[in-house]
Amino acid sequence: MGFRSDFVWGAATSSYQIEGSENGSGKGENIWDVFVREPGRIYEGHTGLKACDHYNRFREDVKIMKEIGLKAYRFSIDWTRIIPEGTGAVNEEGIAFYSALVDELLENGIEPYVTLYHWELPYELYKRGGWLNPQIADWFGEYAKVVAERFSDRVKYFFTINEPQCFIGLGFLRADHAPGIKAPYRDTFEMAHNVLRAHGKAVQMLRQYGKQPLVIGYAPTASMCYPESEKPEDIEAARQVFFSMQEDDSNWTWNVAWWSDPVLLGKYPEEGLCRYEKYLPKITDEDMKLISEPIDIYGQNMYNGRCIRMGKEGKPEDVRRKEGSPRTANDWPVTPECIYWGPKFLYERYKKPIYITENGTSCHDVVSLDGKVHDPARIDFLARYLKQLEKVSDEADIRGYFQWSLMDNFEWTRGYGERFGLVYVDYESQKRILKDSAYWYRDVIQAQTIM
Ligand code: GCO
Repeated sequence: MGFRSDFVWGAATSSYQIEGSENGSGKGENIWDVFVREPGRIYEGHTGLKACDHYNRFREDVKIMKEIGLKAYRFSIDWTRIIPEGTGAVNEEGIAFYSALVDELLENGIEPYVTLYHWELPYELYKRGGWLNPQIADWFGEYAKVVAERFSDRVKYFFTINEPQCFIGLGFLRADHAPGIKAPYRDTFEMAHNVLRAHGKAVQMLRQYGKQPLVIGYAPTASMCYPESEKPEDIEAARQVFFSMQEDDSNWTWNVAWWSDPVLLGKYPEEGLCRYEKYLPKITDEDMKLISEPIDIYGQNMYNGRCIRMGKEGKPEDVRRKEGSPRTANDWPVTPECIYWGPKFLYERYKKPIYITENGTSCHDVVSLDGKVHDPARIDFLARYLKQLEKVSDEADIRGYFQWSLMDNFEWTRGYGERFGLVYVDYESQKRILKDSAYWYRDVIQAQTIM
């Protein structure tokens, strides 16, 4: 038992975080291109102008993927490289770039998994209301159609939207991600609804214009919940909290059910419908039909979770972490249990094959005097998480795992201050160095188990 024999061992990146936006002629501007220019927004004024210069170095990067033995690579397409203004004219140079990347991957036996939206909203569409404008479902559909027409002869696996919780929550509630606007709560619910409609429209277009039967998914995020013990009441407590809406209104996007129930169960959760009634847009049956357009696989980004137990009053409660519990370099708790319980609960509720579309850790990596990058903390993190994933593979349909990230990259507001990669990037020279964890992951992929 354990991992399936055809388990998909991969790594992930996203376009703005690695490509370098000053490269690619013909690209339009997206909200991140504009946002990073504002002083004070990004750590030390970093931008994605050069990033990992992947736009020019993708062949070298594919070679590295091959050296690691990756079976699959999850990357995203920047909407503004394909349709610079979001709708209308197609940019052939952008198409040529992704096309060459796909060919290079396939020639090296690496399966491409394409994400349509990892936060690069075209600035021209933002000016027309962006996610607030209901027409965005059609704009996104038009983009999905072009992607299907141009790439689906070779690309079979697609994810529509990455982490809607983040780009609505961080972009429009906390306002520290692009476009950096604090919107009224009412607007954020309208945006969220349009995000889900856009997802549904993209699924339809990919199916309609796909050149082969496609495998289509969605890639939300969440903080997982796991029980303090295996007692049935603790498990029930963790399950309840996991699918409930606990945050304040000012942070409402951090939950699973509001974003996944509509897509997979065809309805918004009752709890949210009651609690947020005053903020909700008009939701029609037709919308729900579009949103729940059937998908094939469920992608889940997963980094950490909360430990929950059933309290004395029969109410779930958070369990305080022990003093000195491990944390990542960017201060996230290390909680390997989350990648056992999260997929288990998700599979129970949604009954879809699951891919872990992101998981990994930021470490304080340095190039040592011996010229190598020793990252035992990342190896330990990945080993602990993968052991839990291996365990849940006996109980749920787990198809694959994409480590975040193939290489160090632009970590949004933290700029280049965080290193999540299996591969170290020296941003000055653009030299890449495989970290110890890359070699460790190569051995795991070969053995198909964790030593
Ligand atoms: C995402 C993530 C990534 C981050 C990673 C580490 O939306 O998929 O935010 O882009 O780089 O999660 O924080």
